[in-house]
Amino acid sequence: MGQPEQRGSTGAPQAASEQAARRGLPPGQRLQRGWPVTHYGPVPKFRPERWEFRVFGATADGEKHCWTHEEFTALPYTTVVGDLHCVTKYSMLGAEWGGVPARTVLEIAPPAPDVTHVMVWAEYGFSSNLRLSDFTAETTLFATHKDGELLTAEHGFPLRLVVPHLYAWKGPKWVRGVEYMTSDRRGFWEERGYHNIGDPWKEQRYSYQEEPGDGPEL
Ligand SMILES: Nc1nc2c(c(=O)[nH]1)N[C@H]1C(S)=C(S)[C@@H](COP(=O)(O)O)O[C@H]1N2
Ligand SMILES: [Mo]
Repeated sequence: MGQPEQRGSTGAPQAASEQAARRGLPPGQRLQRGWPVTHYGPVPKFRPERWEFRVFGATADGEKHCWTHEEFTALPYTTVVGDLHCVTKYSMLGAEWGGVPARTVLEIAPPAPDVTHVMVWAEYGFSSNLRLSDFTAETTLFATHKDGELLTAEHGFPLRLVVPHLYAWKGPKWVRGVEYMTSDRRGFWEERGYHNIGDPWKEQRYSYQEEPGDGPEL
């Protein structure tokens, strides 16, 4: 499938996880040992011949851009160390994620100048909205690997988004594309009572906590 099953680690994961441990947990979170599986609905079956990654909406050239699985996984591979904070109150610290930076996607399929938000789309219509600034963060990554190993189906194989500085529902598993948007719109959980921004350090868990300007009218 165009890439090895295992990837050697390129960064310094141990130092980074120590750093995460020193920074500590966001308010109201507890440390989780192991890696539980959390999602709504069934685990999709990966069909490589039908899979494509699409960038659409307000692109700079007005065109839709598509990559096959082989093409997408051939894009430059990077690792980032980042935490996973589930809004149900457990956190996993210092994981090393490997994959394609969101910034790479923005470079190869640039957004129109008036794009302010993105909707990240996954299998079965799951979606999550992000501010462009969260999407362009250095540690926002379309991950294929965790700690050097290919993701399992339950954890989002073949591709999931990780946005370590936000609650983990902002990182769809089984991602299939990105929609560039010129105004904000709520994704799956954001429409169902979860906070539009979802910063765990500000404990932005639920939509009733939103302040004016945090999100579109409910
Ligand atoms: N497609 C999809 N992605 C999803 C979800 C989901 O319901 N569907 N749940 C999110 C939530 S709430 C969490 S905490 C993380 C959990 O990732 P994990 O199962 O790999 O730990 O996946 C996120 N990505
Ligand atoms: Mo979650």
